Amino acid sequence: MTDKRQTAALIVHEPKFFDATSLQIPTLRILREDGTLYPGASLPEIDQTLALKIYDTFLFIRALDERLLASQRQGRISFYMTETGEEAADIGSTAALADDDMIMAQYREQGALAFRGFTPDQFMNQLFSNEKDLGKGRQMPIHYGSSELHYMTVSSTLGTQLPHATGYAFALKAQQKPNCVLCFFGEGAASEGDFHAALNMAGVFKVPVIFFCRNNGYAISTPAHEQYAGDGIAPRGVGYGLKTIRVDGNDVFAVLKATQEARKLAVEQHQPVLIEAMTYRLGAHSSSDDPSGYRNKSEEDTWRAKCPVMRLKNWLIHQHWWDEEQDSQRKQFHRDAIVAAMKKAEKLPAPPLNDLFTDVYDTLPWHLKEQQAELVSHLRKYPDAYPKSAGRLGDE
Ligand SMILES: Cc1ncc(C[n+]2csc(CCOP(=O)(O)OP(=O)(O)O)c2C)c(N)n1
Repeated sequence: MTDKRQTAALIVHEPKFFDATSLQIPTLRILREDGTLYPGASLPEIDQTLALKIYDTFLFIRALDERLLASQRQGRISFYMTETGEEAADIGSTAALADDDMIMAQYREQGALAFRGFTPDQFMNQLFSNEKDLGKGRQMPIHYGSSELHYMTVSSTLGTQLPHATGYAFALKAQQKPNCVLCFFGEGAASEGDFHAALNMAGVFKVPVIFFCRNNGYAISTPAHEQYAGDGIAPRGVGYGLKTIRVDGNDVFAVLKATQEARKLAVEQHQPVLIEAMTYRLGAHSSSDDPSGYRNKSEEDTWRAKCPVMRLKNWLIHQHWWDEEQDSQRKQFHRDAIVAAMKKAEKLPAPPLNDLFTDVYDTLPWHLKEQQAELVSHLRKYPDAYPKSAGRLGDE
């Protein structure tokens, strides 16, 4: 009789201990920095339209991140996070999905949302918390969400999206839908208890979820070697019974190919997957951080030379699908579109304050009614202490 607690019941007669070197998980790499393929490597499923859409999203995100970080410095928005250096990871993996597969993001995956079609106006309305923000101005900048684009609203409480992803995938399986969930997280978030609960339950219940770790080297100022002592995050997937792969996260073809195969495993076989993408956060953690206090420039330069955007651009040029002139025109196009959207969004009023009290309860409970009345009388008493639009109650 087989012992169901183990997958393979090998017996030895001398003690033998295992460590990270016993299970060597390689890194999939397809595209070189110069835009040629590694010998023996083959392309993912990709045509000219998809390749150019991915690259165009790269350019849009670079422009968005540069412009919005600058506007945070000018005091126009309160907070921002860039994904510079990690574009291949979130955009390449999203490109492998069906449009109605669910995405559960951490907070550094605006490229995934842009790939799905979130417009410059929608980005700006969220960042400026105006009355057109889909989240009704209730969240800090960068906490995007879109039910139309199947993108769960960002929650910056680390790790919460992981059990949500397992639960959502459980529901997809129960409803026999041909979809999966793609769940992004950082190697820092993988230290949360939620990570372990989510992977264990996904493995046991065999649900269609792809856990996608952006191992970008740092959790704010904590380098990965102070975060964990094992061989990265990938072996944990094996530990929880998930199909697991590690990829070069700056190589968009490696990311795309791995996620295309992962999606088949998840949707066709209900086999949960863990992908660990080795990448690097080239920018600061957020607009509140200064990385010069915990890492040096030469390390950053080493990674800058592995830029995922440059790598794909070189390949596109080899294919004769793109050239330098188109490149600079398109960069300018995105910059102009972002600035135009920003100017529009800045002028729109904040959502009415009464919106603070809606959408949770069908009938407002007494204590919230009290708080609402208190807010109204406070604003009537001190009308000049608040910007006119911020103090709008919604009944004027
Ligand atoms: C539960 C919880 N603990 C701590 C924080 C503070 N915090 C915000 S981001 C972050 C680092 C996360 O690093 P990682 O998951 O590697 O993602 P990265 O920022 O590198 O993309 C920390 C500690 C938080 N938001 N939530």
